[in-house]
Amino acid sequence: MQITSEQLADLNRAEFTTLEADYAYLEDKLGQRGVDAAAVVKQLEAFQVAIPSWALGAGGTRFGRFGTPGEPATLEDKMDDVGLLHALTATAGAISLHIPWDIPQDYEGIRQRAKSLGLVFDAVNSNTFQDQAGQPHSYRYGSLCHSDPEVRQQAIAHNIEVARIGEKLGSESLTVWLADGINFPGQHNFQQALDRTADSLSQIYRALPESWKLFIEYKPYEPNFYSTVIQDWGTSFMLAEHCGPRAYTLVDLGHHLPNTNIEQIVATLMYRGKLGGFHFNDSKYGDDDLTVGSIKPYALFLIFNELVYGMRHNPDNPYPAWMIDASHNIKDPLEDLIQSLEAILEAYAKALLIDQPALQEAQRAHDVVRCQELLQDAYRTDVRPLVRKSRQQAGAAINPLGAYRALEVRRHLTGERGSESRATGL
Ligand SMILES: [Mn+2]
Repeated sequence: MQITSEQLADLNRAEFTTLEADYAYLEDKLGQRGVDAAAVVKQLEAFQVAIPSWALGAGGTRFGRFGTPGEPATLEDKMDDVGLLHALTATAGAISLHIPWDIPQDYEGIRQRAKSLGLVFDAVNSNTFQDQAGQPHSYRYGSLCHSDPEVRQQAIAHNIEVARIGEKLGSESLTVWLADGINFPGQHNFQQALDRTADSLSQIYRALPESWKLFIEYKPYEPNFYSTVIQDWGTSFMLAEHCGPRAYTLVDLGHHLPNTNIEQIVATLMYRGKLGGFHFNDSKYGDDDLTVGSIKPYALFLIFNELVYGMRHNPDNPYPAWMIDASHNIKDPLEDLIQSLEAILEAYAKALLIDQPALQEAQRAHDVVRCQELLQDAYRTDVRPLVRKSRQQAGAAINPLGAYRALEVRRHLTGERGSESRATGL
């Protein structure tokens, strides 16, 4: 299924009058506060978030998986789904591939397809958290940290192979998330496991193409419950420093213990120019991978405040690679992703509305109440007209979720692919 610009224009006609009235009101209100609404809309239009190839089917838990009819079973179908999202939102202009789940068979065909859908290939992701069929060595006791050099070599070679695949598609970064860790005290030696991991990552880093970045993701627990080798941002940062200037830390919102101050981690990493990538999701307890903004939207706003500050003040920090890393257990994955994209743009828009000079002044004056008011003033603003305006200007749907339902996208996909079609992934 493809969504045409005529279909979107038709649907937008019904939304246009309301949008114009809402936008004019907000533009006027923001103007009184010295904010240029059109400039904010332009920044929203430019913001692109990668969709991972594993997020287009229903995820599952260790207790079961409830599929969604018409899931994309092939890489081509997954790309088409991201293309649909991009047509509806104009915010999903990139896809992030997971190897070996999505190894292209026909590179030229895949590149052409991406081009026709307006997509680029973002970071490629390796997988040493599962054993693959025919693989000589098992990752049961770890991969890059493993005590057996042959297992480490196999995992290193896999990561280098993933980069070679990404290179053929135009990707420019490799994300490494390691499940390596232990379930019980004493199961391995912390220092030796870390030392082996540092060495393995360095070997991968040195084998990457000249212009490539290496993103090192961290996570406190799961699948191992006593200890993860790269458990926190500090460990990731240390390993990135060890690798070299093109190695960076990747922050995944769900990879923190409850109540961690993630916005401060973002600020600290950007201060040192080391925030390379960012994975959006939301959670209540652990790595729940829920819809962005569904649980803690204020925290997301505070994080965006630091991201905006860092993008303005830390020229040494590369522009972060944005990706949604969520799992959809009961919602239609595409509807869930539309909701996530909406939440991301809303949080970004609100962060752009913060009166930064006034905030700095209130901070200097130690006016604590005023500091809070300035943040919450921005947060309480209904920015949806700005987000809608950016979509309308970009030729997307003013109301993407409404359009998705009006066009009966899932019914069409189910008709094309069948109700039993299943995506690869967890
Ligand atoms: Mn992640």
